[in-house]
Amino acid sequence: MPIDVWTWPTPNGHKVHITLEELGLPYTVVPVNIGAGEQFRPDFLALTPNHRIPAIHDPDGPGGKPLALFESGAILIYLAEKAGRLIPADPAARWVCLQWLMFQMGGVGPMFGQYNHFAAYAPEKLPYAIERYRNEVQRLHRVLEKRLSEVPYLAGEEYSIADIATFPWIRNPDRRGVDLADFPAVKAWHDTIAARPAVQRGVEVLAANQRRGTISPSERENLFGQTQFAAR
Ligand SMILES: N[C@@H](CCC(=O)N[C@@H](CS)C(=O)NCC(=O)O)C(=O)O
Repeated sequence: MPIDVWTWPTPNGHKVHITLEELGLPYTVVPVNIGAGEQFRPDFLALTPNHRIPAIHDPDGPGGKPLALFESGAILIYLAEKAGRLIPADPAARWVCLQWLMFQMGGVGPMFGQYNHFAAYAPEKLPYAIERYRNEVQRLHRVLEKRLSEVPYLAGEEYSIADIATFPWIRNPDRRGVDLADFPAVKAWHDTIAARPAVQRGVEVLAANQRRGTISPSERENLFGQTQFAAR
């Protein structure tokens, strides 16, 4: 039975699409239009109290029982372990893979996201906030540059969920005020991953729905206004 993937075409959604494509696991896309407020629908909240995509429902989870999961990092580990691929089997390499996955989850995702918020969406342009997150984005690129000038992939020799989690945040560098020419090892890694057919299929999932242009008042309300912060 296919895995239901509740998702939208954002970096956190693309991680899951790419992983499923790489693993060849059957899945059904359930679009959750976060600009239209669909993340607050009761059927989605039943899967995740955090009202953020992505979330999955696997009818054939551990022990043959259904499993619902949110948080993209947990989903990637679950899928990789289910298929027995994209996470190193060697115990030491496995920990290194999880380390870089956590680096993405705790560093790259939140910091790049805050940069986007203050540079592109905040109604006032706050120089301190923009500068603070621009510095973090640059610093995190330097950490990745150091790692990827030593090994081909974040976990070491093997392509893994650590690369898949990070890649969607590195594509579209202009959105983060980054010139990849300043980070040649990151650029080479990016180009290798971008050339993978499964990655190309993954980033195409719901691509026609990608938000472009300025944010509308109702999108702003759903994502950053009272609707977002209402008690549920
Ligand atoms: N830590 C979460 C973050 C998920 C997240 O921030 N998702 C965003 C899209 S990339 C979202 O659903 N936003 C909807 C909202 O802010 O209401 C994960 O990795 O799954």
